[in-house]
Amino acid sequence: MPTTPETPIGTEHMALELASQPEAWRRAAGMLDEQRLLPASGARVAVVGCGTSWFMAQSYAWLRESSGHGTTDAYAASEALLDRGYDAIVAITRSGTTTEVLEVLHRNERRIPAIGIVGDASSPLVDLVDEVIALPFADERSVVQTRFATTTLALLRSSLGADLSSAAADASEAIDAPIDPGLIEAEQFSFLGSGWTVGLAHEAALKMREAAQSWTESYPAMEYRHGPIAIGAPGRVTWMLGDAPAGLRDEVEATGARFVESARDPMAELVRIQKLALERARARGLNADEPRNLTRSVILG
Ligand code: F1P
Repeated sequence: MPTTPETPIGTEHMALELASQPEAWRRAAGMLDEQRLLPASGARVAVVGCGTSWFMAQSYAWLRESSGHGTTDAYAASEALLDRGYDAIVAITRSGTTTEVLEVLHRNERRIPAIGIVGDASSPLVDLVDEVIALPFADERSVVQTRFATTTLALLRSSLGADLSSAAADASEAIDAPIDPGLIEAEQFSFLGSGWTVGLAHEAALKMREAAQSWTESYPAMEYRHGPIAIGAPGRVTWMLGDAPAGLRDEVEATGARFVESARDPMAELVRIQKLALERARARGLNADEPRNLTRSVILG
């Protein structure tokens, strides 16, 4: 794969978008006016999305509620239960056209104030919400999401008071760091998270499935001990995003599987996994920009 200064880690859309994340995160962290559009502290919030956007909703929900800003529930848009006294809906969608997200907002009929975080500000979503946070600079040409998802989470983390500068620096390092060939060859991956990183673990697993047709699973770290560890074996990988529970490394290594963790910000660790997904796709002769059976936006007939 040729590399050029404009395409530091490859020529696919996914490569370009993946590599632009540190700058996009810094930009989102500076969008203070937009962050003020998000529900006020104390509001009961439902966050909805599909696929990658749902996983970002999970991370935000955990961070918002655990930092004392009020009840925050994340829903796959198709499963949302909105009659639970919510004060606000936050809808996350890169395309702004995903059927289940539009349907849940239609059903809401503007009863509950809704805020949309969207990549395409000319999409149908904007007519169904009361406020729009548009991130056109994080929109993507690749079907497989990288930049929009993490930039949305960067904006949301920043709105809760996080300083994203070290996360952005970690992401730059993760983009430049070479990938261990053993990870490109591994047979299976189980991604684990805890608290806000459970959503990131699910996203890491989805990325590897979408881009590289890889066999992946994902769990809350403590749940991994309750059955999924049976999959651990030589040639397979268990990968923790964030801090691992005491003893987990030893338990995983006893199975013969490889245990991976790092001191990077977990969002930057996700960037490393995105890069791994890209390299595994290339190693298998796949075009990461053309994932099997998937389109940029899932629009149901
Ligand atoms: C949601 C989604 C993505 C998936 C693919 C199809 O899109 O399911 O998570 O990777 O791109 O669409 P959106 O609602 O965020 O546009």
